[in-house]
Amino acid sequence: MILIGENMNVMNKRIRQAMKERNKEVVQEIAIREKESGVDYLDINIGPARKQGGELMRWMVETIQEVVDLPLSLDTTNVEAMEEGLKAHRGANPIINSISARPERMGALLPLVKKYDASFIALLLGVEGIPRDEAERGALAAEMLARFDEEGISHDKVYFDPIILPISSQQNQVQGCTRFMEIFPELAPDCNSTGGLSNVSNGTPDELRPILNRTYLLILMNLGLSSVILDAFDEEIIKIAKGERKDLQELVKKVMDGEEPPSESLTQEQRDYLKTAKVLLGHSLYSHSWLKL
Ligand code: THG
Repeated sequence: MILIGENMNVMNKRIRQAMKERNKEVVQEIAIREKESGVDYLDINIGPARKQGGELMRWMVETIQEVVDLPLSLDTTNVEAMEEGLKAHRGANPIINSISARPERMGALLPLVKKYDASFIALLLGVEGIPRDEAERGALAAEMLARFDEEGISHDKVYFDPIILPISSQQNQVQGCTRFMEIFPELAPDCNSTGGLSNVSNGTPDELRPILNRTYLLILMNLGLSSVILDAFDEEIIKIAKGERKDLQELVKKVMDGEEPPSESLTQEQRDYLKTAKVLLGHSLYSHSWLKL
């Protein structure tokens, strides 16, 4: 499992401020803490960055690689900023986050994959927006893969992202994403898969987000997910991603297989993971009080 830390993100107020002020200390402190958590990549999300995006991405890459020797995942929709980041990036295997199926995005970004020998996240987002279910995700993935083959891009450079959506508002889309991951190994056997795990808990009360993120990771790991964008500052989710909670993984596997161990035989922690897995798998309905039911 390849771990990509999500924490260097413009949505975070402190980081947004630091990016704006070009405050090296704050950016470097967060990068170092993320690396110390044990992740393999740092995702550098500067957002759309319409103004001075190129200069900002270059500054971020240089500032971070001054103190941390990890490869970076460059997360922006600004093509110029993407190229500036790739130019500044030291070491092999930067990740372009991301390239959607929209013709203009593929047209602009696939040449950068070749020019900089980059890996990239193939985002399952088409001209009609986010696919509605696993079938639409599958069709889009097949279409994209055909295009990558035409371009002679090697499959190990490709990280398919099915787009993880919030359980609090789109419970059936979480199932669509899960079911896509079930068929993914047949669809694109030698490609990687990834996803923005914290999306699943967007809109959920803060204290309940970690268990949703962790449980959804356990589900996706059981289906062979090969990489994940996650909260590097959640120590427990790092343990799970590194395969150090095989006990929970097996418990969640049972729920996926339609077995339900008797509640009396479980610890409180196991009960919480079991309830959360049932919600994520659509066996029970989501509400903010799912753990209390
Ligand atoms: N796929 C790909 N890239 C992605 C995503 C994806 N990049 C962005 C995002 N989704 C993954 N990264 C995050 C980062 C932060 C949060 C969610 C996903 C998040 N942060 C909290 C919030 O906004 O409330 C806390 C912010 C803070 O720290 O203050 O939820 O799906 N390819």
